[in-house]
Amino acid sequence: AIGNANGAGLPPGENLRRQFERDVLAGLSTPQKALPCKYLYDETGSKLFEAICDLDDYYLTRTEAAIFNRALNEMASVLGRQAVLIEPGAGNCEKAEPLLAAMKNPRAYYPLDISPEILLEAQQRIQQRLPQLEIAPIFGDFTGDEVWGRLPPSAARQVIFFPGSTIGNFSHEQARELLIRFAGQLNPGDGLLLGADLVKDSVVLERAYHDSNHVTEAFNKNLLSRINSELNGDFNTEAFAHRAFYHSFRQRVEMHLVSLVEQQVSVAGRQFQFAEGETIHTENSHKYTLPGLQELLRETGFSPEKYWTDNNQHYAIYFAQI
Ligand code: AVI
Repeated sequence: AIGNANGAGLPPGENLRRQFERDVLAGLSTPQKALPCKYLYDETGSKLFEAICDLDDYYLTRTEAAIFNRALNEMASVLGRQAVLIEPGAGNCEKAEPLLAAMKNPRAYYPLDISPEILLEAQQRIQQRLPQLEIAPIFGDFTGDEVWGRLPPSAARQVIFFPGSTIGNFSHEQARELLIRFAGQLNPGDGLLLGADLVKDSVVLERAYHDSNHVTEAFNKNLLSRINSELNGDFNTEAFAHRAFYHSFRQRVEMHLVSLVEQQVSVAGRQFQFAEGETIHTENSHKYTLPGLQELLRETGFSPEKYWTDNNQHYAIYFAQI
């Protein structure tokens, strides 16, 4: 059992449930109701997110994949063919696999993720393809300190691999903190390979987050179902609508759940009032410009070296050194 100040000696699952409860109760108590987007990813939410990645409307995944496919060998040589690859939030490790193969002789791969099942399955798959590679999965939340302390020390060049535009789901302040945390893990000469979605036409952006197949709607609403089943909630998912819009001043897509009627909802024994039209803010997905990305990298101690993008400049992958 992992103890903490709020639940010493409790099983890790119970600690996570209590944290979820604290965050939901606090998030529903603020004037603009808001829930942390990390809670979108329970088992159902993770499957729905995988389905989103396959949608025509959601251009991010295929655009990033095309950039990787085209530039894989070049990236591998920029990274150094014997580097250690560290991937926070690795999930099924699908993006790292071709990169590791292209690196020819990578020293090691350390995927970090909260879900052991998915990581262990991915480890087996990659190990079969690359039998010589040392793979050490590390389980935990990469936004906390603890998990980083468990990374094996390495004399080889280390590269943190952070694709998927996950950086966009952090506020600018949190993104800076995260990159500073990454920088603290690295030594001079080490690198960061970062994927980020770029600012573009709002029609393209809004279609990606309000897809015609309604998968993103199901992904967003699943958060309410999760609260119902894990925190004894009574949300009527039919009484909420999915809303996603691009906020051009803040350069981000915001995802909300809109209450369609005036209603009261109970969660973990507490009552919450909703006016008709009131929203729960469930996610931000920040979009960057190329100069904005460079600035973020510089401010956090990195020197941007090279980037790859698609012909439409919809998406960028940056390599930066410390
Ligand atoms: C995981 N993340 C980069 C996705 C994004 O595009 O911000 C999450 C997502 N939300 C709705 N659709 C996809």
